[in-house]
Amino acid sequence: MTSTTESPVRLAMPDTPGQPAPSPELARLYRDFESELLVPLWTEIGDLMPASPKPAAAAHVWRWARLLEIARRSGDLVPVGRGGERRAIALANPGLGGAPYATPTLWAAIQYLNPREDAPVHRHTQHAFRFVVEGEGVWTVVDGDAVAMRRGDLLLTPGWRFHGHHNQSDTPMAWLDGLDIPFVHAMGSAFFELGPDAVENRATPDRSYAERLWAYPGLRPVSQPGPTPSSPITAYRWEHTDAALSAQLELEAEGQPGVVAPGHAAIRFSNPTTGGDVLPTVRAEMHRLRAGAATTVRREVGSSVWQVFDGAGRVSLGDREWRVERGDLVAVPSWVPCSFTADTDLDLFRFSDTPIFEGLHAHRVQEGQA
Ligand code: 1HN
Repeated sequence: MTSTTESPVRLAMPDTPGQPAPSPELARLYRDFESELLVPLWTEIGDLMPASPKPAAAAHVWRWARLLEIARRSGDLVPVGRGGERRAIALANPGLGGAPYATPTLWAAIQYLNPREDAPVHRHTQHAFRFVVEGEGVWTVVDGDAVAMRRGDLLLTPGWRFHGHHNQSDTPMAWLDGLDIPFVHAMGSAFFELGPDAVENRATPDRSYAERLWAYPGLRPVSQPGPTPSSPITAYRWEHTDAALSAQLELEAEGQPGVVAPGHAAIRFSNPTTGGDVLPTVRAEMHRLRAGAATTVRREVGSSVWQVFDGAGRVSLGDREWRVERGDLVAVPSWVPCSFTADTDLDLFRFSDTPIFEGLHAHRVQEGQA
């Protein structure tokens, strides 16, 4: 059957050794490939089967100061409400054709709420988290549980939980949103549903229900069955993260093991019901480098986004280097060698799609100079 619409398949006849010389028959064969929506492997194999990953995404750095300034202007000009749902401004990786994707699997955005403003309630199958680099005053309400958001906290919104946000303060607040939107979009697995029009819980508790039930180290409530695919802990508080990182560096100073590398402490946020990652598709970590220290050079399958939480330093990605400071965001594509050097004490938040690749037994890491 010949299609009436124009075929998206466009083939150039290869002019390479081992291929037949051009002829009218060969040209007709290639036009038939196009019209029947067929692509022969011999025209594609170089792109489909690279010897090692050749990501379309590029290494890139976005400046927090600039994002915040643009988010503020959006706050002045653009309302938040039904339809748009969120005043979230996504990082668009320069290698991904203008899509709102920080990497091929990860969405990263700055979200901004004005004083006394609400972001309406909805739910979706995409998994989400918030990370707060500065400010407070917003509560995110996850299935009715109000969760305070403050500097340094990691807040989880696992897939299919109703969630809305309300700013109960007299100051605006901005934070980082991370979601697996590009992955879910590519897989065709997205579902979305609106919730009640009003945020149902305007309570402003210091600690959420979920934290009171779950957030004690090594202790789980006997009443709760498990394991659950996402962590039941809604908020990982900065005081705990900070203390865990400080303790690793203190141990190092005492000559005891615990740091990942000299001057480099790191923790992974974990699901207490499994010991695994906080979300099925997203890994989250916090790293602390002493001034003058550097991470080892590392490349791995899958992509990540880093945000400088505190301090200043440099990030090296392949053959490029950028200076980075508080709030700056870094996209690291698959298999690009990455290292950070601390010019001051440097705290770094990192999230990645590693659980996807580990789940598929497709994760590879190479440590040290490539
Ligand atoms: C969403 O629900 C949030 O809940 C943030 O804050 C960003 C981007 C696309 C779709 C839903 C949020 C989002 C989003």
